[in-house]
Amino acid sequence: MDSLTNLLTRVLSGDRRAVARLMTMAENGDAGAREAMAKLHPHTGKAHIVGITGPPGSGKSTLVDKLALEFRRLGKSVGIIAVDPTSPFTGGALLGDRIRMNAIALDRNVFIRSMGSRGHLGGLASKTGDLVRILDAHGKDVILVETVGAGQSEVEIVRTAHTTVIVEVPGLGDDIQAIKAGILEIGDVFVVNKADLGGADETARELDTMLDMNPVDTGWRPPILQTVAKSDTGILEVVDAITSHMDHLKETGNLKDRVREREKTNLLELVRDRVVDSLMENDNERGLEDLVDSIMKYELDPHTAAERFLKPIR
Ligand SMILES: Nc1nc2c(ncn2[C@@H]2O[C@H](COP(=O)(O)OP(=O)(O)O)[C@@H](O)[C@H]2O)c(=O)[nH]1
Ligand SMILES: [Mg+2]
Repeated sequence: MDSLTNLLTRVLSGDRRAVARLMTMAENGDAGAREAMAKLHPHTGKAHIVGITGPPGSGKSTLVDKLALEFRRLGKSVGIIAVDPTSPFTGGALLGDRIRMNAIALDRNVFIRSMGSRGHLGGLASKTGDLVRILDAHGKDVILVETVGAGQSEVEIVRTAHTTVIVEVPGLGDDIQAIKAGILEIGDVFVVNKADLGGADETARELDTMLDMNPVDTGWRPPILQTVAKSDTGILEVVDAITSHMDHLKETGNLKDRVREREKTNLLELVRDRVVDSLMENDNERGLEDLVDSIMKYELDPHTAAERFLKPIR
C-alpha cells in the first residue's frame, strides 16, 4: 500500500492525525492532495454543512462552540472549520480558538481546524471546500464553518453550506441596512446573539421587516432567534432551526439544487485558480507587472491588457 492510499485509509477509518495531515496537504495545494481528494470524493455527501457568518466579535466562535456541544448531546459527530481572514496563520489552530473551544477540543468526536486566509490569493473558498470534504469523508455528521461575513470570499465560503446561519448583535441601528444588503438572501437562520445586552427585540424586528421585503420562493421563512451564546441561552433552538432547515431542503427537493449550485461554484473556482496559476507560470509574473505598468501609463486599457495576458492559453 503506498503512503497516499495508507493516508486515505486512515482518514476514512477515523484517524484524526491523518485528517490533520491531509488538511495541511490540501491547504498547501500539495500535488498528492489533489489525488487524495479525488479518491475521497465518493465518500463525501453525507454531512450537513452549516455556514456561520457575521461581523467580527458578534460571538460566532462562542456560538459554534455551544452548537457543537448541543449536536454532540444529540449524538452527532461534529467538524469545525474556522476561517479567520485577519489571521496570518494557516494549517493549525489559532490560539484564541484553541482556548475558547477547549471544552470540546478534548472530545474525540469533534474535529476543529482553523484556517487563516492571508496568503491565499483567491482559492480560499475551494480550499475551505477541500477541508469540508475531508471532514465529510472522515464521517462527521455536522460540519460547522465559521467565517467573518465581510468580503466576497466569505460569502463564497458560506455558499458552500447547506444551511447558512447569520449572526448579528443588538444595536446595529442604521448599519443594519448596509450589512443586510447581501446577507439577507443567503441567510437560512438568523441569530441575534448577545441578547443579554438589550435591544435584541428591536434588532430581531428590524430583521423580520427586512425579510418581509425580500420574500423567498423556496417556502422557507428564515427564523430569527435570540441567543446569549456566552451563557448557553437559546442554543437548542438554533440547533432545531438548523435541523429543520435540512429537513425542509430534503422534503422540497431543494437540497439537490443547492448541492448542484455548490458544486458548480466550486468547479468554476477551481478552473479559475488553475487558469491563473498556469498563466503565472514560466515567469509570467514579470509579464503581469509589465501589463500593469502599461495600464498605469495609459498605454493599455485593462480589458486589452487582460486579453494579452490570456494569450498563452487562447
Ligand atoms: N455579552 C455577551 N458577550 C458574548 C456573547 N457571546 C459571545 N460573547 C463575547 O463576545 C466576544 C467575541 O466572541 P467571539 O465568539 O470570539 O466572536 P467572533 O469574532 O464572532 O467569533 C467574546 O468576548 C465573547 O465572550 C453573548 O451572548 N453575550
Ligand atoms: Mg471567531
